[in-house]
Amino acid sequence: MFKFFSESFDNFKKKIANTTTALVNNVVDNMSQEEEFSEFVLDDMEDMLIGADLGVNYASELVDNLRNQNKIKPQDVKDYLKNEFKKVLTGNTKLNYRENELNIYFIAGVNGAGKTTLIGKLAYRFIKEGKKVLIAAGDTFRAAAEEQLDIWSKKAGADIVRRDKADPASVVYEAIQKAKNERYDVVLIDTAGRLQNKFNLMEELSKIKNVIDKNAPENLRECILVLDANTGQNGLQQAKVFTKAVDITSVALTKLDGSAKGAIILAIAKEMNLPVKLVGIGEKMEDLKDFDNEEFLNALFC
Ligand SMILES: Nc1nc2c(ncn2[C@@H]2O[C@H](COP(=O)(O)OP(=O)(O)O)[C@@H](O)[C@H]2O)c(=O)[nH]1
Ligand SMILES: [Mg+2]
Repeated sequence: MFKFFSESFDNFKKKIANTTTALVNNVVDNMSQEEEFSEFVLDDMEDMLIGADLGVNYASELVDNLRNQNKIKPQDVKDYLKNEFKKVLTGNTKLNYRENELNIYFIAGVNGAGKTTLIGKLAYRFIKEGKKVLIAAGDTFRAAAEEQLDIWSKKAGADIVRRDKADPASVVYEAIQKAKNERYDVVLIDTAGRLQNKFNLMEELSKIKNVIDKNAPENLRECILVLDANTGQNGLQQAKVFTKAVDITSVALTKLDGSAKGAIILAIAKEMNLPVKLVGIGEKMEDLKDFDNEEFLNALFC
């Protein structure tokens, strides 16, 4: 229990303060004056939960449970929400990693979600742990993308495979061969977030995924979908589209700092059964956190 009251917990709590206000505190404050759950009060609650980006289905489900019952009172709504959220946040949130093996991470997501930044942060973290890290610059579509990745890799101290304007699948192939020959611990694959159209993008992502499946199937640890916390419910839509093209195994939620829409973590767990494993809480190299179900709930409700 005490570990939750550490400096990092306080910091995390601060970073998600807007989500806490939107998802918990506003609802609890609104209920504090009420004796019973009237239709009017329940409608208000539903609006607030939808506004916090919990999603219409999930919000109505939570409110419907409170109708026609008299065990739970408006003053109990905080405990009620916590218990309900606990039921949804049950997935394993630890990033898969195997010691003494090559670990490949495929990173996907729309433009601006924070893929390249995440790769920089992950590279930095693995290198601090003494791992040998290779970055594959698979976003050859945007001219500035590889340049940006180069800067991150230098900052983190990672190596990079970069072939300007080349076919991304061939860049990834080269990176996998290099990683195997030179005994790297980690390969981080950056990908494009926008091409001429969505179809082309999904085609390209599955092509890259095929290269991994053919050349290093036992080394693929995670296909991480990067979502910007501020996109809220739209993130759910993105998750559905990307999951069709590649088998997404987990989500990295970026820009949680300041966002009031962190409830998307719950919506994704509930609707997609996808665990959020990493959260970005700033633009700096250190601003990456392992997501922990219990810690998140404690930060929201304490
Ligand atoms: N505040 C904040 N900004 C972030 C975070 N992650 C990424 N960004 C910013 O989001 C913008 C887009 O990031 P980038 O990694 O280039 O996205 P990409 O297009 O998916 O590769 C950049 O300005 C980053 O600094 C985060 O966790 N918090
Ligand atoms: Mg990028």
